[in-house]
Amino acid sequence: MPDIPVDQIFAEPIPDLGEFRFDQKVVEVFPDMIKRSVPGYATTIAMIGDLCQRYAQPNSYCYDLGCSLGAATLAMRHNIRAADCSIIGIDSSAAMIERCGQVMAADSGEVAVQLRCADLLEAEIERASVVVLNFTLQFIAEAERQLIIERIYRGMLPGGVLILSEKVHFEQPGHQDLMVELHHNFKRANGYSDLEIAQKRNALDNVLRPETLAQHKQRLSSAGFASADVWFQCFNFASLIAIK
Ligand code: GEK
Repeated sequence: MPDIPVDQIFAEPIPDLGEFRFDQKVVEVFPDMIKRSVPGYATTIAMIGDLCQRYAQPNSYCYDLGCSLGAATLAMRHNIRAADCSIIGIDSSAAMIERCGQVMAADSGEVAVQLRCADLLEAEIERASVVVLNFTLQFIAEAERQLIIERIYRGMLPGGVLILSEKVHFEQPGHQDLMVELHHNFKRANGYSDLEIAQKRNALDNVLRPETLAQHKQRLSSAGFASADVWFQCFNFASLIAIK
């Protein structure tokens, strides 16, 4: 296994921090960055594979929306057992999609994967049995989220599932502060310095906007999903499964 490049993007003071972007610099260190930053990431990826094995339907599509370098795409690819079922991965970052294409080409999985560089606001969803939004919706403007979830719902087959993983926010201030502290401890234990934690937090401030679990459940229910609830949570990172 080749060494994974270590994320040091925020290790030195950056005078003109600017907003976080999914550019080439991030692509280079992304597997390390997400593993050391998102508690439970490996579990969500493994379970996306399991859920895909269970819910992928014959003659349908499985979507990985905001696929980045395709970690969830690969988990789906190696677990789909349904006939004539293929995967569509979509991401708005050209740098991510280009590297994701290399990852897919180097992988031996037999399920077909199509990659598209597109904004989720313009993505067509059709005949979907599994749709994955693994830490993606949080980067989309709140005003657009309902539209996207409704479009996904309309493009899904009966019995299809949406797996929605998000950083979440808590109403109760004391609980919110505790979850943030536990998350920062997790990052420190994974080798990030206080400077790295603070600079990344500032860069993400206007870019990643968490909502409460109640807001997510309400949106899923008003879009029409028959059920929607949390299947995994670690601190302020949660994953929901919604069934059509
Ligand atoms: C994983 N799911 O490894 N349209 C399409 N893609 C977008 C948009 C948008 N409007 N906004 C952001 N993205 C992956 C991890 S990362 C999560 C997902 C994180 C893309 C963005 O380019 C990035 O690749 C991805 O959403 C979010 O399971 O870095 O915390």
